[in-house]
Amino acid sequence: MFNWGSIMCFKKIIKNITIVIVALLAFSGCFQASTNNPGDPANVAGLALGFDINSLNRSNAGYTISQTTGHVTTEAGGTSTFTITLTEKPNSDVTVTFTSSNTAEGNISPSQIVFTTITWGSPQSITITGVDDLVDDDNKAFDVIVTSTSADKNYHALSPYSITCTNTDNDTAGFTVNPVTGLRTSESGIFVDFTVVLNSKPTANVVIPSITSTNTAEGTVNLSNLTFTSINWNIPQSVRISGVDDALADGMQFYNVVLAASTSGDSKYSGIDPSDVTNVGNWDNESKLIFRTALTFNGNLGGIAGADQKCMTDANYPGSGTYKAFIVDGVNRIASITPGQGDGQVDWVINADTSYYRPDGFTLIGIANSKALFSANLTNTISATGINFWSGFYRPDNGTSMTNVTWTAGVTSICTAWTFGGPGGGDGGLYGSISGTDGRAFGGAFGSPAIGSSCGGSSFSLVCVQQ
Ligand SMILES: [Ca+2]
Ligand SMILES: [Ca+2]
Ligand SMILES: [Ca+2]
Ligand SMILES: [Ca+2]
Repeated sequence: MFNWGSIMCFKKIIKNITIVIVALLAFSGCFQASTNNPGDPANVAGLALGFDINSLNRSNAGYTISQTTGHVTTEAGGTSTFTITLTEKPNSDVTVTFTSSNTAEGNISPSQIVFTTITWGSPQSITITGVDDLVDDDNKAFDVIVTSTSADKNYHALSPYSITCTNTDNDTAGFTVNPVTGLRTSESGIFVDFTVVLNSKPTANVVIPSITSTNTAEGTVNLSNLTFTSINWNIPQSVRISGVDDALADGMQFYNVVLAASTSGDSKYSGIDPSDVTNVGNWDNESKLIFRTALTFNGNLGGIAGADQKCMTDANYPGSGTYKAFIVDGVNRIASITPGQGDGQVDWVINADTSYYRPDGFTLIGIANSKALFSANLTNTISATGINFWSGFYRPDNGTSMTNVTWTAGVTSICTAWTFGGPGGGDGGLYGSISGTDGRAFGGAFGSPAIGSSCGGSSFSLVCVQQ
């Protein structure tokens, strides 16, 4: 009798025998496992459980991949490549798909290729490209997942294979404070701004909890804290520093603006201390400046008016304000008629009870007395560098005390009221010592009383005083 049950049993026996043979062949190494195809039946120790009998005619279906680990890409766009072929000829087209396990870190191109029965052995190049973000998120590992589809059962749905890759971060949490030094405010209302911005996108709000001036008697800030979010983190926020007025002739005073360490739920930002804004200077508005001209001149200054004009056009002119020449002729400009008294002043350039500073605004030259004269030695020389300057102040003796300066004009030693520049000696011109802090700083700088320098032969600077 024809027994269907016997036939089915016979087929079952054949199949099981076949499986056992295949298993023995596999374990004995007769089937060469594809390194890159963990899904290859011959690679699977438990192949007897999941074996597809249709693959018996071929056992090495898989991929040959040039580099399966250690790929490195960068957020700056750095790429890595590998090549791929099939391990053996398919009997139908094989579509291989490449998927990034994290498209926020890496992309793969092309994402899909088709191997044909002709091209299966030709290496195809695949490029992994790092994806940029704006977060300090460290280097991130991700995988390129390789999957397949094919009408060839050996190649259809091979077990997904992972190629390992790391995307290198290019972000660093931090603050940019700009500028961080050298800002100037003034007692007359000049204010300045600095800005703060984050260097990378935070994952939580970032707060600078405290912004303070180290000397609120000279400068104050308009904001006491700043908050940055994941939305506005890259938009600079401005903080305004305003100078504070006082009634002191105190010259430029310096202070800092201190930004406290940040607080944030983003561990990359928590505790980062932004740069402070240092060396902020507040210009005084009780004090005045004095500068030395860059140009030098002979005794013909064009008179007092000409000398004043030279101050206003000199390269060392500070850029604002009216300056007049620190020089006398006994007629158009008089500092004193009676020695040391400051009487009868005409168009005099010094103010009473005022501090005079170098153009830097904080190097004190000296403080004028109530007669608008200097009666004590200078604190600092008028200029750090340079040569002597025409002045016209008469000094009757060799005394070096400031009291030896009469502040009267040396009428016969002022180069004919500063209109004579030679040739010849003229009547000579009195001059001050740029390197002096005693009486020689102002008149008859060297040697015997009232000795002037040749009006035609000497080239001296002018000293110019802010009005
Ligand atoms: Ca980045
Ligand atoms: Ca990043
Ligand atoms: Ca002041
Ligand atoms: Ca002040």
